[in-house]
Amino acid sequence: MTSFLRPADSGQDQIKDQLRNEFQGQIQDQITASTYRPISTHLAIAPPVSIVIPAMNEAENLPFVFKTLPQWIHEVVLVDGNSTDDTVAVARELWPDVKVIEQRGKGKGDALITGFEACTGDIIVMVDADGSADGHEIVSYVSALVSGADFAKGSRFANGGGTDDMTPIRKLGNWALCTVVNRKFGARYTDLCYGYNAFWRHCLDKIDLDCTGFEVETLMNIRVVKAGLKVQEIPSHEYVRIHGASNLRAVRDGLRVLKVILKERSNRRSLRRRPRALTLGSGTGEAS
Ligand SMILES: Nc1nc2c(ncn2[C@@H]2O[C@H](COP(=O)(O)OP(=O)(O)O)[C@@H](O)[C@H]2O)c(=O)[nH]1
Ligand SMILES: [Mg+2]
Repeated sequence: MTSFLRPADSGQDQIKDQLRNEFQGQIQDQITASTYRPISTHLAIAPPVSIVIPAMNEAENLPFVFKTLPQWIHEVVLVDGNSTDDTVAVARELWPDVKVIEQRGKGKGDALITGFEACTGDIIVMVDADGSADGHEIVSYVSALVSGADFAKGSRFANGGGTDDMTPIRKLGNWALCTVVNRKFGARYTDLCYGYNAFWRHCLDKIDLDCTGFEVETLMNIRVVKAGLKVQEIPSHEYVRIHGASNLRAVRDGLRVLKVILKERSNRRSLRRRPRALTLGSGTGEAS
């Protein structure tokens, strides 16, 4: 009976609801589109990603490097090591928005530290300029970070990784130094001296980098463990440098890496020897 008394449905409420839903849907689409960028068929991310490229006389290699960089990145910071070739001009031609920084001092470590300071993204990815790193792998690094890792550490020796660029002596040295770091700092790394890594910017506050040369990656790998950050290894393939020769000298730079390991180890010991009252009061305690 009550249905008999109900006023006839004009359909206006339904139309209003439909319009409201459509409008809300459009707004939501706009918010999502401006906040999240698709980086693969399965993943969209919100944090801006900066790429740091240390480059010293790499003009001939840069076309190969930039060709593999994804379009969704927020910025590219190229740190020029006083190149005497056309590195800077070529970078500007290939990536018009590239931020070029002239490094203050010398060495790859100095270049990276300078580059990190100039980054405005929440995620920072380090990519060599010699054509040995494939930019398509950036998705794997960024995926690990947005899934919970603090530091995504490339590894040529993890399952799925590889290298076409390392000489047997470099492989041996890297393995020996990596074993020492694992034993001394409780890490479980499969690679130590590799330049392809990514991390959340906040990690920089915890690792406070202070070095100049090729030992920079080792220092980062040790300090992230000491700081208790979540480190995830990403299998990566290192291709051969396309043009030119490596700036690394196996013995000289191997010794520099060893020196850093020993220094970090003795810093750890001196922290442990500090009077208990002091460490308790600091609120930080020993990191590792
Ligand atoms: N800005 C700058 N880049 C450097 C310096 N030394 C090396 N690089 C860059 O660091 C990356 C790795 O260097 P590379 O010579 O290929 O060493 P390897 O990969 O260890 O054999 C390359 O992109 C180099 O151009 C430097 O002193 N300054
Ligand atoms: Mg190289």
